Amino acid sequence: MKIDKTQIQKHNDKLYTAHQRKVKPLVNEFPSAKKVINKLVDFQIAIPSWALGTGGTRFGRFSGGGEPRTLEEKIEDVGLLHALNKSSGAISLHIPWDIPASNRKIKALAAEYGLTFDAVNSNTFQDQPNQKHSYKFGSLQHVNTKVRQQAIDHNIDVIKYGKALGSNSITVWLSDGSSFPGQLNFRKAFQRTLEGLREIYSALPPNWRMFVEYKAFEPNFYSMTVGDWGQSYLYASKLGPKAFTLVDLGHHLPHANIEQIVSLLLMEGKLGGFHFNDSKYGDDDLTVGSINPYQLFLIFNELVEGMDARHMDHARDLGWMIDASHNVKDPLEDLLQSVEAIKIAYAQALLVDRKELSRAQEANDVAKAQEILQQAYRTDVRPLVAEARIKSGGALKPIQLYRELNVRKQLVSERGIKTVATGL
Ligand code: PSV
Ligand code: MN
Repeated sequence: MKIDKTQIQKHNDKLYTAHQRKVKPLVNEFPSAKKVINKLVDFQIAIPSWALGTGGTRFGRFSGGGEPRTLEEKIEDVGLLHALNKSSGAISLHIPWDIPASNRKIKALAAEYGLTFDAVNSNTFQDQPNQKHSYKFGSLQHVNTKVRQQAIDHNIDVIKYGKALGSNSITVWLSDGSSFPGQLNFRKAFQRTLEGLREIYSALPPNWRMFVEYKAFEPNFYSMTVGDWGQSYLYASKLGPKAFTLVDLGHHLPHANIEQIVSLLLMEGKLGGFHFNDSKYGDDDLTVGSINPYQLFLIFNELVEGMDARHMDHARDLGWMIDASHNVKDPLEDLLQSVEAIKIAYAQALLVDRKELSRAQEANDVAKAQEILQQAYRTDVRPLVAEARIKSGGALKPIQLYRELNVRKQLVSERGIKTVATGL
């Protein structure tokens, strides 16, 4: 299914007058509003190929209908999102869940929907059918060289797929670690992992980046070999200038100050990108901004400040991606909500009066500093985000139009009610 321009135009025409009434006061109040709109137009957030189906927990999975059965259908789904919001112009593939049968054909199909390929992801956390050696006790950290070599070879293979599709980064997330004290020699596990990462790093094409993703716990519950930003930073620093830390918002221990982590990684030039989601307890993979939108704003506040300090291009210099799971919602509606939440937080961060904030900080004026941040956070920037969307050819209210067009119903009739997406 494809949504065409006339359907979007008709929807926008119907809502345009009411929208104008909301956007005008913001443009009058904030001298930077037009710049903010242009930045929002540029800002794209990649969609992971594994988030288009229904997720689940170890207790069960309650599939919705019309899930994409193939990579082609996943691309079609991201195409639908992108047609509606014009902010989801890239897809991130997990290998081997989503191996293209033909790189050339998949690349051409994605281009039809205006999509490019974001970071490719390797998988050494599951055993695949016909795999020679098991990852039960880890992959790059494994005591057996053969297992380590198998994991290295897989990552190099993933880079090859990515190269063929025009991607320029690989995200390595390792589930390596231990579940019981005494199981692992931490130093040896680190050194073996570093050695493996070095081999993968040396296979990177010249313009590529490697993102080292950390996670505090799960599936290992005593130690993780890339367990926090300190360890990821250590690997990235030892590997070299093409290696960076990737921050997945759900991968911290409760109450971690993620915005401070982000600020310092940026300062060191070692922040590579993001996996956005939200959580209340652990790696809950909930819709971005659904639990703690203020934290998301504070993260973007540090991002904007830190990227500007390094003269970085907001849209292109970091990897922006969602990594979430949808157990009780339509995945496409959920992803539209996540992208919207990210853009809202970004727009609010762009409105922070940086000069005033810096003055308040230097004067130890704590109350003023808080006022400045909350002034931006409490501004309803949704009309600016919608204005950027209209400017890019997207829908004023993506979820409303998605429902009016009965997209899910049509996907169910095309694909069936009992389809299961490849992946998790
Ligand atoms: C692990 O929890 C993770 O965040 C990594 O990014 C994986 O690639 C992804 O989720 C899917 O399991
Ligand atoms: Mn992740």
